[in-house]
Amino acid sequence: MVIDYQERIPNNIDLAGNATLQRALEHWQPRFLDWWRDMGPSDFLEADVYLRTATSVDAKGWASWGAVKMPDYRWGIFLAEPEPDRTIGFGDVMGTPAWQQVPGEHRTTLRRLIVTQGDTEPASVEQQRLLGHTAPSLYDLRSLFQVNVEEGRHLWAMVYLLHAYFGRDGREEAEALLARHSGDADQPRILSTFNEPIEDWLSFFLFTYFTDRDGKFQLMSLAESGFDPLARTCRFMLMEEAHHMMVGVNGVTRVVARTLEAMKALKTEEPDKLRAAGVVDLPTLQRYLNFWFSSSLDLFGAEVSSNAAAYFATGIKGRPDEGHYDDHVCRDGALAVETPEGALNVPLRNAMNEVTRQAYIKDCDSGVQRWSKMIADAGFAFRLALPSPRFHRTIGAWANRFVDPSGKPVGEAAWQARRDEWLPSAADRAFVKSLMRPVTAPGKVAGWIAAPERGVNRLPADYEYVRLA
Ligand code: BYC
Repeated sequence: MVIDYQERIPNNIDLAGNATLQRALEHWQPRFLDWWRDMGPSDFLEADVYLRTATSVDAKGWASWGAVKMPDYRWGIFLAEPEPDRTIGFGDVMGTPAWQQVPGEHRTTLRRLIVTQGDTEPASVEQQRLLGHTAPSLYDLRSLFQVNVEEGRHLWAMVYLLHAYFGRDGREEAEALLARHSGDADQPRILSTFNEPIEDWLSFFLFTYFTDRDGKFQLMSLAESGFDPLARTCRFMLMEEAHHMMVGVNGVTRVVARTLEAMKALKTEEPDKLRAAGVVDLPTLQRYLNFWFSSSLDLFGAEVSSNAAAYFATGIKGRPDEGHYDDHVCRDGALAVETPEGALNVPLRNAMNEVTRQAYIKDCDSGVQRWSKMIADAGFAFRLALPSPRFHRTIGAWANRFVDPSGKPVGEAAWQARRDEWLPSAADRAFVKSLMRPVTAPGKVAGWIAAPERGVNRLPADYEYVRLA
């Protein structure tokens, strides 16, 4: 179904046919716009940004491109097409019809999951709000704003579900999504990673590589949900999520490419010499990678989780690509999970967070391997690698344990003494920040990152992707 852009809130859900819901959402809309002005990208409200807007929800031809001022972006409500007679694909309810309304017994759980998902979307926009001032190119500035407007739309997606299916408490939760703020001492965002500051573009690229990839896996799990409106919403969101991860992959690849260029020119791997040449040395990149990877691992929850078991058993949340597994019931079976106290044989349903985390780690590793291959091909010995999943955790069995990046427990004193070898130090952050000077001439790129290989939507790389007001 084509999205109706004549409406105040573009949608493919026939909002005009539901006056109560339309009124409720039109009431929330100005609050969202106020939030965007106060907490969204700082200072670029008047800039013309070359943005992609969804025009239909099928896999082909769903994007229209053009210069838009961000506050005029057409945020709306888009669900993937319904699958006729869809049944639930896992758990004790496998094979029964998907729910078109919220079952009373799952109301609290579904609301909490939708709120948790919704909370991450505006959180990430808040985390990134100052980055526009230091973009390494207009191309990158456009990418940032594309990600930001789409995260804004993902918030709309969850707010729609809250308004349409959860009555008054859903409306209250939708208000609260605009009241919590990333890093706020009194009203922080719900999940840990979304309260971490993103103050430089290296962090932005690693966040979009690692944390948006958690988004992909969580959305894929929710796309399997027995609650059909949630499943359809997430299926459409996944199309946008893919672009966010691309921004991360390309961003880090360009950082590695530029650093290798300097390493070859100067014939050195020495961090100090490379820093003096104005590029990010690879050990610093590794420390940033360690930080964002370990933080993103926390987003999958504990290894042993009765919540996860209940979500799976009751058909609320499946595994990413549930169709690829043989056993969709998982009443038997166990997963061996390593804890500081030794190996645990965890019943499979209780280990669903870990099953998903392991699939995520594999997905993360592929890009890291490619970056290491770039380094090897350039003739240097350094290798980037994912740290052990035990390292630097704040959630689950390994939370607050003093473990080195290889996964070996080292004791608190040794850990503290070596912390700055493993995670970005204050000096690393200051150095990376010192590189962050805006480049705003079309086609020009900051010295710490290689130029993009191609432009956007077949436009040249030197196109004026953002016309600054
Ligand atoms: N920080 O049984 P457990 C994205 C809480 S990213 C703080 O292990 P469960 C995006 C947990 O909530 C994807 N608290 O947890 C990316 C629970 O609290 P309650 C976001 C945490 O329920 C980039 C308690 O600990 N979507 O879209 O199995 C840019 C017990 O834990 C954390 C979702 O997360 C943490 N890291 O699983 C923009 C999907 N981890 O309920 C967007 C919805 C756990 O006892 N969320 N806790 O008070 C979920 O499916 C689940 O809530 C979780 C946790 C996977 C997060």
